[in-house]
Amino acid sequence: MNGPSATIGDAVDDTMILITGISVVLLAIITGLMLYFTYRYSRKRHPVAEEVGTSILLEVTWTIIPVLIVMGMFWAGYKSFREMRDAPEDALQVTVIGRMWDWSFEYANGKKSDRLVVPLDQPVRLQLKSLDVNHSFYIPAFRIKEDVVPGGNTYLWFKPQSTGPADIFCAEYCGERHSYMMSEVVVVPQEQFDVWYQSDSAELPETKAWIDAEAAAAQAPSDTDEALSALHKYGCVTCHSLDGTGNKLGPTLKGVFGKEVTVMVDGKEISVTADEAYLKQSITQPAAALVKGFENLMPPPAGMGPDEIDLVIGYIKELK
Ligand code: HEC
Ligand SMILES: [Cu+2]
Repeated sequence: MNGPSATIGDAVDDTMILITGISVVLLAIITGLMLYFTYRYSRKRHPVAEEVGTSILLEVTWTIIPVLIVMGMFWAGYKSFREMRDAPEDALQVTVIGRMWDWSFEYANGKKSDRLVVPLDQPVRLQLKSLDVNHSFYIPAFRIKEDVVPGGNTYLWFKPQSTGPADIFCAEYCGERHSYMMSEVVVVPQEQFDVWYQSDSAELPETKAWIDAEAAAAQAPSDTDEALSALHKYGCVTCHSLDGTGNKLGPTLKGVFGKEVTVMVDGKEISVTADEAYLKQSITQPAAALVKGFENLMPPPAGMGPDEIDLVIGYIKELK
C-alpha cells in the first residue's frame, strides 16, 4: 500500500477478507448444489415427486454450522470495532470541523490548519463537529470513517504507522460541492510535528519538503553507514571491537584516535600519538609499527581503495 497506514487498518482488512472469503465459499457451495439439484431432480430424471421426511440431524447441523460461522464473523468485526471505539487516554486531541464544503482542524493549543498534520506513532483522537449538515469524515488509507452530525459528538481515533500524506474525503452526500470536500492527513516524524505545532504561523509549513528530505535521508547512506560496511567488508571487525571491549585479536578501535600508543618499530619501543597519519599507516602497513602487546597478525587490507581508507579513518576518529 502506498502512503501511510494506521494500526487499526490491518484488523479491518483481516475482517473484510474473512467475511468475503466465507461468502465466496458459501456462494460456491450453494450455487454448485443448486445446479446439481436442477440437473438431478429435473422432471426428465425424476418425474414423480416424493415426500421427504424430517431429519433432526440435518436440521441441527444446518442450524449450528451457520450460527458458528456468523458468530465468527461477528466476533472478528466486534473485536476491531472495540479497538476503534477505545481511544487511548493520552491521544493527541484534534477537533475536526466539517462544513459545506471543507474540513478544518483545530489543535489543543489553538492552532488551526486546513490539513490534518499528525506525528508518527502517536495516537490521535478526532472530535468531529459539523457547522451545517451531515458529513462523514473518511480516511480510506487508515480504514476509518465516521458520521459528522451537527449538534452531535462523534469521534474517531487512529495511530499512524508510517509517514506521508493520505486523502481525507467526505463520504456523506452533503450538497452541490460534496465531492470537493477533500483534505489531507500528513504524518510527519515527531520532531517535525513539534516544530510545526509550536510555530505561530497559521500556514502549514512545507510538509512536502520535510517528507522529501526524510525520504532522501533514508535513501542516501551516510558516511557512517558506508564506513561501517567497509569495516565489515574487509573483516576489520573480526579482529577489532568498536565498543571498547578488548577480547579480540587486535586492539579496540574505540578511542584510539589522539591516544598515546606504544608501538614496536624495528624491535624498539616508541611512543606515538595516534593521529591521522598513524591510523593510515596502521591500516596500509600494519607491520611497520606493531602495537605493544599485540602480534603481527593484521593483514594489509586487500582491495581497499584510498576513499574507503579515508572513510574508515574518519569513522575511527569519531569513535570516542
Ligand atoms: C586478522 C586480524 C585483523 C584484521 C582483519 C584487521 N586488523 Fe587491525 N590490527 C590487528 C592487530 C593484531 C593489531 C595490533 C598490531 C598492529 O599494530 O599491527 C591491529 C592494529 C590496528 C590499528 C592500530 C590500532 C592501535 O591501537 O594503534 C588500526 C587502526 C587497525 N588495526 C585498523 C584495522 C582496519 C581498518 C582493518 C580492516 C581494514 C583491520 N585493522 C583489520 C588485527 C587485525
Ligand atoms: Cu460533506
